[in-house]
Amino acid sequence: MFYDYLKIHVKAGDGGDGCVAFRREKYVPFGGPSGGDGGKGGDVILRADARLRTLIDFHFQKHFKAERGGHGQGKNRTGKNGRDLVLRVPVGTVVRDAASGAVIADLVEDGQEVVVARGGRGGRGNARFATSTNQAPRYAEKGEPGEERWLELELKLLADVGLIGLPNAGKSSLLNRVSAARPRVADYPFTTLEPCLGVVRLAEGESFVMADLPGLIEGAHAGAGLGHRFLRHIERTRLLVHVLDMSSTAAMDPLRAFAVVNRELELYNPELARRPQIIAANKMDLPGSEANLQRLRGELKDYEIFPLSTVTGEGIPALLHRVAALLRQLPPPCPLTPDSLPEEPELRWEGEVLVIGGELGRRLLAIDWENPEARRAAAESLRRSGVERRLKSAGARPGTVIRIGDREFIFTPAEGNEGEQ
Ligand SMILES: Nc1nc2c(ncn2[C@@H]2O[C@H](COP(=O)(O)OP(=O)(O)OP(=O)(O)O)[C@@H](O)[C@H]2O)c(=O)[nH]1
Ligand SMILES: [Mg+2]
Repeated sequence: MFYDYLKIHVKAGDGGDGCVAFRREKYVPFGGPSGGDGGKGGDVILRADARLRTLIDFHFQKHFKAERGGHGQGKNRTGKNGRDLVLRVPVGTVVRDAASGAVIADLVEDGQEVVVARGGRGGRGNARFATSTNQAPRYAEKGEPGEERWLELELKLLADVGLIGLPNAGKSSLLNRVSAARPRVADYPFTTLEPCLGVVRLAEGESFVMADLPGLIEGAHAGAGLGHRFLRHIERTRLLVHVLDMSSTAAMDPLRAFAVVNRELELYNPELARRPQIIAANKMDLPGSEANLQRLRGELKDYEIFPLSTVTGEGIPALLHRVAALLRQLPPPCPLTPDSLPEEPELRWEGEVLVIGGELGRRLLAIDWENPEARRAAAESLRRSGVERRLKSAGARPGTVIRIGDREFIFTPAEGNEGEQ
């Protein structure tokens, strides 16, 4: 199996909790607050690595979690930041947010990175909450939860040239002959089960990357043969070399083979059918090939045709030079541009429940609701900062259930604060 599409779940580290502590000093019965902040949770990062060719590692493990931040400690010591988790993916991996389908990144360069889940901020320790009216706060903030999401990973190989054609046309033989890549060659259809990239070096110090792809058959666009899965790798090539078996023993007449494969491209993605394409008329060492070549030349006047044989090597240099010349004129492939991820709404109704998310939700989750003093301080600050009013205008009434993360609260607005700012 060739793994080029799958889903994984990533969870960044939660922030560490802030600490409640007080200084203990000689002769001072009750020192000032000295609880340190929690450390930041680790991010989950995807990094493109040119040494990888498939997404197979993710077939065995689907859930990934970065380290959480350390909790704050006494004497104003800040908790340790959680370590980032770096997941390596092959170059050419398109990363999408599974829920929205939005493109998060297209990792087209070796070493390119993207943060796919941000670690939570550490909670502030009680030292930060001391005010002139409350010099010894006995509460601290909780760490913010790390982001989590399902990702869709899709590998779309990057190559300058894609070899297309029916099974057995000689695509792998050609790549074998012109590069150091050694795809398997055999006398039966569907020998190649996964794409193979090879670097073709020309004498002049020029080089390009050629992709050998599994053969296409009728119905490939709809999933026949190895079809559909591999067509996505052709999408990111700049030039197509259509390999045809010109011999009289070919499974299909070359003209018909040419039409069948192009129809599959057209049905899969019309843009692919318009991609620059030249013909490698292969197996010219075999009987019947000359006659077929004459017919091909007569019918396909719009295409450049290069007769060759991967057995004798004849005709191959001419093809390669033409490919190199065309590549010099063709624009480089452009990576997908990331979409902006849909912002999570801060307030939304789920049936009778008012859900608080986004930045406001994160702020509220940082409150240590179990601690009565923290709860009182939070209620006061929510009222002053207008949050309570926002909830009311969103339709919250006393008794409404409010959900933040996995916690639920009953809305109990403070009395007599109508009309406050
Ligand atoms: N005589 C002759 N045989 C060739 C030539 N090119 C390829 N072949 C033979 O054709 C058969 C198929 O070649 P492959 O390179 O495996 O064909 P492919 O297009 O990669 O086929 P799939 O991977 O199945 O799609 C093998 O037996 C090759 O030896 C050629 O120029 N002349
Ligand atoms: Mg092959």
